[in-house]
This record gives sequence, structure tokens and C-alpha cells, in this order.
Amino acid sequence: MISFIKKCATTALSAAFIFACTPQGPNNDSGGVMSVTNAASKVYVAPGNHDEFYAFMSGGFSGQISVYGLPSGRLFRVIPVFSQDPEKGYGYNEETKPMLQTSYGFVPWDDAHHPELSQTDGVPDGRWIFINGNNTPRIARVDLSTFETAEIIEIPNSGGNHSSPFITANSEYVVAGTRFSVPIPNEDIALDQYKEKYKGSLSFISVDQESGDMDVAFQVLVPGYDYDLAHAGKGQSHGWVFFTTYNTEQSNTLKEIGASQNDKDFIAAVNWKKAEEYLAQGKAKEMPASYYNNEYSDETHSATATQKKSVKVLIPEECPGLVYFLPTPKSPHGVDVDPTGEYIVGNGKLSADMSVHSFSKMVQAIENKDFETTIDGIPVLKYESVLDGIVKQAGLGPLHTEFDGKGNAYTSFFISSEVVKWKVDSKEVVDRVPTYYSIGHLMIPGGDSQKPFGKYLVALNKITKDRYLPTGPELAHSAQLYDISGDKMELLLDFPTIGEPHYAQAIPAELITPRSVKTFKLSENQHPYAAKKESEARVERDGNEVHVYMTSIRSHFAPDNIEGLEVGDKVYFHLTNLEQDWDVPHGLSVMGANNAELLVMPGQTETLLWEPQKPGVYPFYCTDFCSALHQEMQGYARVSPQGSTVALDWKTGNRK
Ligand SMILES: [Cu+2]
Repeated sequence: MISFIKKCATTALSAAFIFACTPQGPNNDSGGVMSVTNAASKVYVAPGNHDEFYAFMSGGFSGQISVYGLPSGRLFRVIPVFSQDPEKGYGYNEETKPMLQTSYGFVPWDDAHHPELSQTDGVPDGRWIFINGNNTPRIARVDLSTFETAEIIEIPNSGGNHSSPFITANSEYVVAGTRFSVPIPNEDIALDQYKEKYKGSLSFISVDQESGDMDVAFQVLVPGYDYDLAHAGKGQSHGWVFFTTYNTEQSNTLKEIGASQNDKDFIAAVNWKKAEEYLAQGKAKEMPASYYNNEYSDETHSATATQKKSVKVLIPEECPGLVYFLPTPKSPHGVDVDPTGEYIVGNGKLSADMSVHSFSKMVQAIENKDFETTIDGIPVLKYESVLDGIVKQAGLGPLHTEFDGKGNAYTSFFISSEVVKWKVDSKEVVDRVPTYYSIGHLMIPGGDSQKPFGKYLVALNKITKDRYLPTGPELAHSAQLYDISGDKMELLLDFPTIGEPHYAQAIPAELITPRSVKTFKLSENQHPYAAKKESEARVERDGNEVHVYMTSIRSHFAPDNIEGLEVGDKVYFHLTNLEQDWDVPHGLSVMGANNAELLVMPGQTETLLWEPQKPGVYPFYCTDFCSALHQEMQGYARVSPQGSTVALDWKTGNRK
């Protein structure tokens, strides 16, 4: 059994996924599929009716979040987060460019893995959703009243921000564990000194409960392992966060083999309330660092990038009781805490068994000093002392477990491509369904919180093969929706996703819709270049900078004729959308501008920088269909040679 698992795991993890380890196709068994009509009626949302849940799916390597309705699987919106998005001008317009500023410069892409909803009393509350940038370590906060990225903070002393941004029960912190251990601070150190010189970091990012502002509150320096996923304690275990590790072997080459040697790796349990005590006692070291904190304002409709220069670091050797290791077989991926806060599930991806630890046994073991050994000041608790029980040979490659709030756990098995349902108290497997194919994470609405909303389970699959019409060498990734309201899981729906649906979160729509912003009040627009009425529209030259204070309203721009621009000018079109009506954005694009369009919401101002390269007349027009006369919503910009005598002039109609 073990050698089969190892073979499958190695093959699956190091090369393309081999289907010998997965079900052969969609039609070889019932696969938990309901009768077609029954399934269709369960996902059918009649025209004009709304879905019951919002689902927020990571775009993986697209760097975005996509918003779907459940149960219909309909796509509503793609929220740009870490990647430029020409649809909305995000990362192209002058207002949002600062959002993508990092200590490495302007980084307009990332790999976004784990969306995480804000919580109050352990329950998702619909205020914000956070997501990690894996590649250039960052965490973003999206405001769910506007569905716009409100803040991005860079994580210093990190390499591959994977175990992130899991949240504590009152959104006190989102956490970030480094996937790659690196020299801290990062410097030029030989790779063969990995074991001696490289370290891991676990970051705790505080969240202001009023404004949502994030800040790196502190970091914990930990041994140079790889930190994979995390989850916060809840109920009795509130105050703790659990991180999985792999590569406790500290291999830095041929990791697929080197990091699979140890029988057990660890779950790192961090007591953040203890950390707060140590911080108050001044135990933290202030370490030089360089990272950006970028915030977007709905008043100025602009972002500001601020560089920060230091970070507070706690060292476990100097802070007894801060971190403990729970041995867990074998290269655990997910670490999942059940709604009661008592059970901590370690999904050892190279193990056939799943270890379920007990929080109360952990506390007892700490009191009894039931330690195997101590590593860099971190006591390793005895496996037998913290283990509550084992889910025996439930499948191959357990990755991630969520809960339905009724005492059941659901685990995704990557290698055997299935979801397995088991009872949290008895560890007994009660149901299983195949997924098509290669499931990674799974998601139950609220399934990692203290109060799962249950009802549905979404499998987030890496490969679809024959599930959809072919689209060339690459096929859409896939989400699959299961009904989990009965004893048996039942497949309802396949729907394609954007990028990689790495992980997702879902929440009842009624927790978001009442706060949804319909327009931005023009009277509150504090953008420095806003023109709040058409009479304020104008063009001003300042050396080779030209500022166009432009307005839009159905169905014209003011001004719509501009002359006296010159080659070599930097032309800033500051477009204010004067509409105060829901769902009436206007766009602006200029011929030949090597940029995107603007897409300006009602009451908002956005800026397109255009640097015309040669003399001529350049049409511009509205890109978002806004009225019957949308096609007439257009204008001209005339560009003359540098040093020309053509005076700067502008007009709308015959009025200057
Ligand atoms: Cu328009």
C-alpha cells in the first residue's frame, strides 16, 4: 500500500498527473451523480432570481478572484487583485498602479491561492475577503461592499507566501507562512548552507476592525522547513494558529525525494496570545526590512504605496510557550480545525492515514512537558500524546478537509481523485464520491469556520480532460458542485473556472448584498483631478504635462475636441463619471495608447496616461455600452509636432 502511494505521489507530484491513479472517466460509475433532472432542478436559478451563495474562487496563476453564484455556477465578476486587468483598467490607470508596487518594483502579476473571508465570532461576516500572492509575497484585502481590492501588503522575510492568509476568529490576524525558507534577512548565502543558514518565518498581519487596515504585527522565526498551509484555532483553541510543514529533512535540491524521507513532519502550533504578551514585554527584535503597504481610498479613488522599513520578530528560543511542534505523517498539506476547535486534522499527502490531533490533549501534553525533543527552542510534543485518532486508509493523497457543522468532515484526495466523508468523532468513513479530475482543495460554504453553512461542497479540480468541449491543448479548469444535505454526496454540476481554482470561500448572499455599493457619491469625490460638473471640464498645460479634466455623462464627453497637444507631451486624461445611477460606468480609450482603457464607475475619477508618439488626429471613445447613443460618445485629440504653434484649445459643442 505504502509503496503504491509513494509511486503515485511521486509521479503525480513531479510530472503531469497520471490517470492510472485516478478514475478512468466520467461514465464508468454513477460517481454520486443524481438523476439528471433532479440535479438540474437543484442548480436551476430561474431568470431574474438570485443565487443563494456567493463563491469566491482564487484565479491561481491569473492572480485574480472570480465570483460565482451557487448553486448555478454562473460567473458574475472577476476581481483584479495582483494582476493588471484591461477589462477594468486596474493596474493600468494611474490610480491603481500604486497597488502593484513592491520592494521589487512594479509587479503586475502573482499567483493567488487561498481566498479567506473575514470573520466575527468565528463566522464569515461578508466584510472583506483576503487572498495571498504566492510568488512575490503579498496579501490583499478586497472590500466586499465594492468588490474592489482595497489594500495589498507585502510580506517581508518570506519566499513563496503559501500558508496564507488564514484568519483568526475575529479577524484579529491573517497569517502568512513562508513556503521556501530563505536567508533572513535575504542575502547572498551558498545553497549548500541551507541547513545552517536558512530560516522560515510565520507572519501575523493585524487587521484594523474599523478600517480593515493591515499591518505586519510580528513575525516568528522558525526552522528552515517549508510551511504549507495553516488554520486558526476556534472556540477553546482560539488564540492558536496551526501551520503544516514539510521538508523537515531540510533538503534544498531534488526536493521530491529529499523532502519525503521523514516518517513524520510537523504541525507548528503558534500561541498568538502568548506572542502578544511577549510583544508587550518588549521581547520582539526590530529587524530592518523593506516592504510596501498599498491602500486604495474610495474618497480619492486613488491608491497610495508606502514603504515600510522594519518588522518585529520573535525568536522561539527567547519566548518559551510560543511555538510547539505536533509530529504528523507525512508531508502534511492541509491542517484543518473542526468547528468545535477541538480536532486538528493533518492531511499527510504521502500517507494513507490521516492523523487527527486533539487540542485538549495538546494542552495536557504541554502541561506534562511530554516532549520528544526540542528544535531551535521549539518543543516537539509526543505524537501519541496529542493524537486523538486516525482515519485509516481513507484514500490516496489527502489534501484538505472541511466540515459541515453536523459532525462530518470531507477530505479531498488528490491522487485517488475523490472526496471522502467521515465522522469527526469516530473517524469512520461514511461516503465517498469520485471527482473529475485531480481535486486539490475543496470548499463548503463556511466550512473552515465555527459555523459552516453546509448544504454544498465544491471540488476544485486541476484537470478536466473529457468533461468539456475541447479548446485546444488546454482545457478549462473545473469546479464541481455536490449536494451534501443528505447522507450521500451527490454531484449536481460541473462549471469551468478562470485560471486555477486553487481554493475558494462561499457565503450566503444575504450577508453581502445589503452592503453593496451602487454608486460613489460625486459630492464626496476627493480626487485631486476630479471635474464634478461639466462646467469644470478643462485642459491645462504644465510644461510637457497636459491635464485633461474630462467628464462623461450619457452620451458625451466634455471636452470632446482637444487641440494643441504635442509629440513629447504626457497627456493625463482624468475622467470623472458624472452619473449617479447604478450600473452606468463609462469607459475611455484612445487610439494607439499603449495602455488599457479606463472603466470609471458612477461618481469616480480615473486617469489614463497617454504619450502620443507622432502627429495626427486621435479618436477617443467610450468603451462601455451606456445608452442608445453610446456609439456617438466619442471625440478627437489633435497632436502637433513638438514645438508647434498650435494653441492648446478644447471644447464641447460650440461652447468653449
Ligand atoms: Cu458611455
